[in-house]
Amino acid sequence: MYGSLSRLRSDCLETTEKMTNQQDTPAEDGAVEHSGPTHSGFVALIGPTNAGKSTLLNRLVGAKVSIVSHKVQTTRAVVRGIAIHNNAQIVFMDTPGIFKPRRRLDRAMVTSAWGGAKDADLIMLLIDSERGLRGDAEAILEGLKEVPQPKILVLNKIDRVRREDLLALAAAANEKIAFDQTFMISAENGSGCDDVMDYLAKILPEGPWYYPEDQISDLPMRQLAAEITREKLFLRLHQELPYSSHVETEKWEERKDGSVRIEQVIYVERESQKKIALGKGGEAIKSISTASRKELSEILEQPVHLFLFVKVRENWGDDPERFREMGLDFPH
Ligand SMILES: Nc1nc2c(ncn2[C@@H]2O[C@H](COP(=O)(O)OP(=O)(O)OP(=O)(O)O)[C@@H](O)[C@H]2O)c(=O)[nH]1
Ligand SMILES: [Mg+2]
Repeated sequence: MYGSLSRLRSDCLETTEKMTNQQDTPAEDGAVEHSGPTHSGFVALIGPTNAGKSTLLNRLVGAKVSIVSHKVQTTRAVVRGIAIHNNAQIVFMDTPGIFKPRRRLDRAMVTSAWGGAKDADLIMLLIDSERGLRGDAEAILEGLKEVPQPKILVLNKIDRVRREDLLALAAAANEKIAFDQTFMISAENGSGCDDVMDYLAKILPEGPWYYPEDQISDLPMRQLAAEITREKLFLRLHQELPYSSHVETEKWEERKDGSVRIEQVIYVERESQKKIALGKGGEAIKSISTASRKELSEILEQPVHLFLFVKVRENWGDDPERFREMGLDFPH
């Protein structure tokens, strides 16, 4: 019905064409023929919250598949983004940031992140170079010692720090764990990202691709649509509200005129939070809805009618069904 996101309908078309020119021979029917054996594998993006994991995932896939915000704890469950580089299909697993969990949802998020690491062929530890090893990074390095897969270190946000500080940070992290490689990048402006892709394409094992060539994510459209609205909520609302809310797509109706009607519910925990989510005269919900609708029409390439409802569900943070919807195991 709503297939997974496809590469060719995204803005990644340009990248795909570029790769076609450089590496592959286009067959007569326009399909891409690859010379030499194919490589494939799963790479887990692990790191403290706000390190830029989702920004990097989107950059490497060449389209938006995971939401991004300046706030901590944006990503809640593992999101797979699929990239093709040279002869390799690289399946990136964006994971929730790892931090000291307090609520039940926190525990589920952190468990999901470490679960992502277990499923991977290679672990990519992403560190915000400006923050360095302060806070959760230290504990993650400790935890990674127990993980047997090969690991690479990626220092992100190099646009914010001096080169000397970067070298010191790389040395300090490599003292704790011997990483196979260290990269210095900016996920935001793309600097250094090609080197990471070249390395991964080479190092991942030979084998058939896991997904069809044009697929860029395994997230169903309904779920991505809910995530886009949650992103706008994170960007627009302050304090605790984003963390106390959850978005679900309830209805998806394709119309004869080529447009789509989408109904979504924003769950909050208290009546007072509902008031904040709506804003004075409905101003907050209107601006969240406008921003989400605009982005959804771009992704779907069709007009979108978006209807948002805010519902109070006191204990959604303790409801196993909500966790299932998010793709998380319910911790007891
Ligand atoms: N200056 C700069 N900012 C960046 C860079 N990469 C990411 N950011 C910003 O860092 C913030 C966090 O980015 P996210 O991609 O949401 O981080 P994350 O690691 O996925 O965070 P969680 O999902 O909460 O664990 C956003 O405001 C990004 O715009 C970078 O290379 N340079
Ligand atoms: Mg994220």
